[in-house]
Amino acid sequence: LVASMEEVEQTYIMIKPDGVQRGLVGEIISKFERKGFKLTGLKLFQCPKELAEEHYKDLQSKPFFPKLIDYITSGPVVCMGWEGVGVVASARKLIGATNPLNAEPGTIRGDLAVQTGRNVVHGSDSPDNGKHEIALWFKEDELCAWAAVQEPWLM
Ligand code: RTP
Repeated sequence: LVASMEEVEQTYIMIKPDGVQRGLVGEIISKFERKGFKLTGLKLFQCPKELAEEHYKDLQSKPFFPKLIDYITSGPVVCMGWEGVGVVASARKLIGATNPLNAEPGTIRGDLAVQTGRNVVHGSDSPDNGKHEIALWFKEDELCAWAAVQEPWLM
């Protein structure tokens, strides 16, 4: 079955500094790859303070905002674009609840984290935010539109 262009969504997934420091990058990427989504962008990146503030601007008035900005800029993050039908909601399910203690076993946060302030990974919360966040974190030439080739890769 071929998905129509309207059904295909983009989401911005980011492995936060704790995920990089703890060596969880491969395991997290594998979850999205094995689920069947398509990687469209990938980079290891030291996020400047201004970008972290822009990304989290909706949380500006929260008491934890300064700590959140310190956390996100404390070391490199892994920025990813993922594409697929239903990828936004599906990625949020794979990631699990914001507070890792409420996240189901089997989810990334449920299996790998304990603190809300160290919850390993970010995922866009709507298709519109997915497009917006990918444009915020990537330059256009860092993204690849590619089609799966029907080749017998292993034989
Ligand atoms: P994310 O944007 O990282 O995917 O997280 P989310 O939608 O599940 O959660 P959101 O409410 O948008 O919060 C963004 C991030 O802020 C940190 N946070 N700390 N009480 C706290 O200390 C607190 N609350 C939120 C978390 O890193 C959360 O993922």
